[in-house]
Formats: sequence, C-alpha cells, structure tokens
Amino acid sequence: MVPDSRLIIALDVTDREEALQISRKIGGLVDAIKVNYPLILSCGLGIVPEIKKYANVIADFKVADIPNTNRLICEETFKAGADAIICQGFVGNDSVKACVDVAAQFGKEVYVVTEMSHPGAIDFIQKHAMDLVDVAIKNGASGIIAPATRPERLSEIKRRSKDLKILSPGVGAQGGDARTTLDAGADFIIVGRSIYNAKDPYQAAIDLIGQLRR
Ligand code: O7E
Repeated sequence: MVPDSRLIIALDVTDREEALQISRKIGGLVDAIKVNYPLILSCGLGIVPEIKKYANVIADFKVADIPNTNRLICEETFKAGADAIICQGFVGNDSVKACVDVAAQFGKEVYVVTEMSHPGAIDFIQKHAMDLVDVAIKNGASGIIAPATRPERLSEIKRRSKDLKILSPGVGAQGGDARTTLDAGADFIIVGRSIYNAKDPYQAAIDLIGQLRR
C-alpha cells in the first residue's frame, strides 16, 4: 500500500447498503477501506469483492490462532480479494509467519498489531509492544498497527520498527488527532466513527485529508 491521502476508513457499519454507499462515495479519496468483524459477520466475506471496486481492502481479522488455522483464514481472506490482512503478534513467530507465507503466495500484505489504542492495552499488551514490533520485522510483515491515542508511544514504536509501515487507529472518536499522529510517525491513520457517523462522510474524509496535508 502506497501512501497518498494517508487515510484508511474503518468501515464498521453492519448494513450492507450503507457499507456500499459509503464505499462508493469515499473509496476514491482514501488509501484503503478496512473491514472488520461487524461488517463481515453481518454481510459475509462476499462483500469484500464488492468493496474492492472502490478501494483496496484491508481485512482486519486480528488473526490469532495456531499456524495452520491462521493459514486457512488467510487463504480464504485473500481468495475473497482482500489486499492485506491484520494479525496479532502475541500468538508468536510461527503463527505470524504462517500469515506472511500465505500473503507472499498471493502477493498480498500482512500487518501485525503491536500496542492497541484503547485504555485496556495498558493492562497487558503495552508491556510487550516492542517485542511485537520485533516479531513483525523478523517474519517479514509489511507493517504494524500502533496507537494514535498515545503519540509518545507511537514515536517509540516507530523508532523500533525501522522501515515497517505504520497504520494508526484511534483518531477522532478515541481522542487521537490526525496531524499529531502523522508527526509521531504513522504512515496512515485509520478512522471509523468520525467518518461513517458524520452527517456527510465524504466531507468528513475531505476534512481529515486536509489536516493530514497541512
Ligand atoms: O474508533 P474508530 O471508530 O475510529 O474505529 C477504529 C477502528 O480501528 C476500529 O475498526 C477498531 O477495531 C480498530 N482498531 C482500534 O481502534 N485500535 C487498535 O488498537 C487496533 C484497531 C485495529 O483496527 O487493528 C487493526 C488495524
């Protein structure tokens, strides 16, 4: 994924028509559309190729299983047309490697979650965030997920992550700021509610892109 607008929408709506309408409207503005369980559980994996008509699709399935199950999940996801998949790093090197191996067969990308953006991330995952960056590097992932809600942590993770691309959720509804997040080291911001709950999602996306280009 090559940065242009640097904005990725998290399309966490559950209504198929709404999902497609938003994708149609803003697909040309954003660098990717991220789909997560709320949309896929309500509409099925078949919605991926439909959304792909409008933008690259990142499957945020936070894959976290044994290597064989990870492999099967990744195969189904890439067969459906997703351009990238997100996996958890805490399950270990072999499980992440299984995702990266399948992605390589399909010519797709894997992003590994390091520190999450919500307050509960401090309970357990934060203590291991740098180890998780190392897991992503060691296994040849394309990038990582790091929090827009803690710019100082994002900067530390950036220093550790070398050339990995950083996708950063937590802007808007979770309190993070778009420009600050880029300045702290993110390559892309991931934004959900502040766009899809806006009166005019197209304008909300334009406004965010304006902040990113300042
Ligand atoms: O808060 P919102 O509405 O802007 O949505 C944020 C999206 O990013 C949502 O899909 C959520 O599941 C996801 N996310 C986080 O909010 N925090 C994280 O730490 C990680 C993710 C995520 O997407 O992980 C993979 C990118």
